[in-house]
Parts: sequence; structure tokens; C-alpha cells
Amino acid sequence: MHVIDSHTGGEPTRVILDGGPDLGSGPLAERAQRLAKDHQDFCRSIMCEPRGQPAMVGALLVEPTRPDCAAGVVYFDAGAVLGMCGHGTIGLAVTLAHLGRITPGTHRIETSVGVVEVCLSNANTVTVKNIESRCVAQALSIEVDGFGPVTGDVAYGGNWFFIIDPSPVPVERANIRRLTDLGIAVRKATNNAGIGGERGEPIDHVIFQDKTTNGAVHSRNFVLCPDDTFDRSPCGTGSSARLACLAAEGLLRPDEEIVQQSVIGSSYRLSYTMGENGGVVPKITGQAFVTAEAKLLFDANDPYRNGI
Ligand code: PYC
Repeated sequence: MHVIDSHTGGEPTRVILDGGPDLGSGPLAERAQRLAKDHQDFCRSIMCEPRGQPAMVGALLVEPTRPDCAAGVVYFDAGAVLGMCGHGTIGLAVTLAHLGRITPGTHRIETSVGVVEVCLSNANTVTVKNIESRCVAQALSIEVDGFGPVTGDVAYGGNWFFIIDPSPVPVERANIRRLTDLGIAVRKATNNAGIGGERGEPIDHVIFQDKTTNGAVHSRNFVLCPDDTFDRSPCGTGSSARLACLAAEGLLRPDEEIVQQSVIGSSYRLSYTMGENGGVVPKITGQAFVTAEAKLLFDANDPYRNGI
């Protein structure tokens, strides 16, 4: 199985070029469901140690159904199949450029939740125009076991987010363990309370937003992912959900650009235009770097061939 690894603002992406499971040729949403239902061992074997690493997201390249798309992709981490992945799309575009499959300019990528656009400015810099994102509930208060009440917004940016602003714990590297534990407890509380998307979709990511003293930066975030790792980057789909909430509250105008920083200090430039369905169409600009080209080996006698 041939893979290319990259990182976007510190968050790893592994693009699977060949050797992955055959998901058929239907709509990408169906192929993503098939990956989630029938191929959990594959996902864990690629993402978990000893082959993978914490926080890694997989990008399984598939044939797009649409002829105007440069590639089709299904994203996943060790815990779930993801609808969209912003950092992964930046990593994928840089990887396709590294392979000579795309050149600077604008290209379309088909994902399981819709078509996104990537604009490759140079070998490392990419702007993703994401699917329309929306804020579906504001200022919901929930009781979190062992912590107390927290208040947050529910928003969609290709995945489902519960966004807590301001964070009750400062968003700093020293607090990553506390933020992770609190994020897991918040996600459990939202799911127990039936909080999620309009069609009952569960919250899969939790975001804590915090202020910063750096005048050039709008805010810092900590993003908990479905596999209980935190996003080293500011999270493309999370930033999209956040933009939808800022727009809904009248706190950011269309085309106004802000800088969003992650808990490790990596950043994205963000802006939006109005969507056709009352939401926003986010633009996320970030940088990715290729770190490895590898052939993954699976020994039938290896007791940990499917990951730890
Ligand atoms: O960038 O959208 C993102 C993302 C989702 C999970 C990890 N990164």
C-alpha cells in the first residue's frame, strides 16, 4: 500500500494512493458508509501505532463520480469516517502537486459531503473553499459530569461541532490534557442530551475558543477529534463551523479576513461569502508540507497488524 504523508500546521495527513479497500463506484457518501461499516480494521491499521500516529487523518483516494473533479477522497481517523477534513484537503492538494497530478490554480475535489474547491498558490499554500456551513443552535447550556454547566453553539462545517466560547480552561499547550478530558466529557454530555444536527447527527468534535494577546490573531482554539486526539492545526471544518457562528452573531462580515490559531500556535487565514441556503461558504488558507513517501507492509503473523 503506497502512502504519502504530510502535515498541515502540524496536523498529519496520510494519503492512500493504492492498496486500500474497494468501496465500489457509487456516490461518495455510500462509499464512506461502506468504509465505516466494513473496514474498521483497515482504518485502524493505517492510523494507529505502530504504523500511524496520534491525530493522523487518512485520505483514501477514490475515483470521483464527477468528471470535473481532480480527485475523489474519503477521510477517516482512527475513531470515525469524517465527512470533510480541511487540513486533510490542504495536505491532499499539496500531495497531488508533489506527485505532479495538479499544478498551481483552482481544482475541484469530490468528498462524501460535497464538492470542495482548492486553490493551490504554490507548492505548499492552499486555499480551500469548503461546502456551505451553518450554525444550527446558539448558547445551549449543558451539564458536564464532574465539571458543571458549559454553554456552546452547535454548527456544521463538514463535521458536527459543539463550540464553547469562551473556553472555561485557557487554550494553552500546558492545558492540553485538561482540555482533552473536558472535551471528551462535553461530547458525552451533548450526545446524552441528544444535542446535534437537525437530523439527529451526533456531535463528533468539540471546540474551545480563547482570546489571544496577539493583535494579528483573532482567537486560539483547541479542537477535540472523534479519536480523542486534538487537532494540531486550527481544524478546517471546525474553523468553517466557527465562521458560520461568527456570521450568525453578526461578529464577522463577508470577505473580512481573520487569523485563527491552534493550541500549538499554527494558523489559518479565514473568511467567508454568503451561501445559497442561509449559511456561509468558508475559505481557509493554510500550508502543508510532505514528510514521507512510503510503502506500508502488513505481515499476516504480526499480532499488531491492525494497530494497537
Ligand atoms: O481540518 O477539518 C479538519 C479536521 C478534522 C479533523 C481533523 N482535522
